[in-house]
Amino acid sequence: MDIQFVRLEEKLPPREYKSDLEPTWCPGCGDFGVVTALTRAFSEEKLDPSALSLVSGIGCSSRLPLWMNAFGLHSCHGRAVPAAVGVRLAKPEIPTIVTAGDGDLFSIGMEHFPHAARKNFNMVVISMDNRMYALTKNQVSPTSRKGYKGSLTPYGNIDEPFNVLAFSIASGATFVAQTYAGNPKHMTEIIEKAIEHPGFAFVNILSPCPTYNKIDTFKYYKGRLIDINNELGHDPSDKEKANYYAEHALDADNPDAENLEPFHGKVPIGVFYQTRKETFEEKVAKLKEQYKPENPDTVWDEILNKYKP
Ligand SMILES: Cc1ncc(C[n+]2csc(CCOP(=O)(O)OP(=O)(O)O)c2C)c(N)n1
Ligand code: SF4
Repeated sequence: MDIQFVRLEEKLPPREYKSDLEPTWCPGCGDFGVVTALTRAFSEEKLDPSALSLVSGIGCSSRLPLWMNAFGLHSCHGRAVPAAVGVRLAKPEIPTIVTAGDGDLFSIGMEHFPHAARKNFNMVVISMDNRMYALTKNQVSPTSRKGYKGSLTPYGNIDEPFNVLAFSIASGATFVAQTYAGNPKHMTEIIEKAIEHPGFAFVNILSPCPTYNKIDTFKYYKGRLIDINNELGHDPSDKEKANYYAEHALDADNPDAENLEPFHGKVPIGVFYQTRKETFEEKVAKLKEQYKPENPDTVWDEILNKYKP
């Protein structure tokens, strides 16, 4: 049972998806590119700004809904995904896009992500991954590389980075991709695919923070990316290969990366995994079709009565 999103008859120009507010991000922040790609993807997908919801947490990246012309929910740190779940349940016909930071999604908000993924809510979750906490002035996040010197780790991060792509596939996400804020064309294509995908779509966007992170910069990524679909011919329906590629997604951090299969020092971008499974919203719609009590209140009374002393 396909639940169709509200769509316009004609495309709107991308600028129509921007609000009147000027972003307060630092000049050169990778997150500007994400706004550009989102507005282009929304235009291509003929989404209606009055039937579109953007949900974020707290962080530099989480300010994104403020700069957009759509419904926006700038929620609490780590709570973007459960807030988006609420939107999904209330309005399944309205596309729901989560835009948050790597810290927000995979540190304080971590417990929400795998459950929304395994339940296959039809939403797009975008991590704007600058590999640290920017808003609070440069602490390590779960995706920070080992050795990263943040404001509270002057001797370097002693932890290994968390592999968000492998984790997403293991959690049950039905669409898993990585793209790069410095490549608007690729980013737009990936976001469009994620919107078109019925189910939980995770997109990790490598989005440099030029103010604090002097390692994972635009210069670092230049010439270091490899497109797994177009250059390596990866078919996202091949789960075994998707897991293999995801497992090696962070190899470029390794000083010996050039000698490591399969990426030889490059950072992979593209769609790693995609499969079609019934979404949570479809399962709920089916239940509602199956069970139509004449008086829903009596059903609740029966359930509640069981717990009366
Ligand atoms: C409950 C709670 N804990 C901590 C904070 C402080 N805080 C605000 S943003 C943030 C981290 C931001 O990092 P990230 O989510 O990666 O986004 P970025 O700023 O890098 O885009 C933290 C720890 C908060 N606002 N609320
Ligand atoms: S501190 Fe970094 S992430 Fe935050 S707005 Fe500035 S460049 Fe962007």
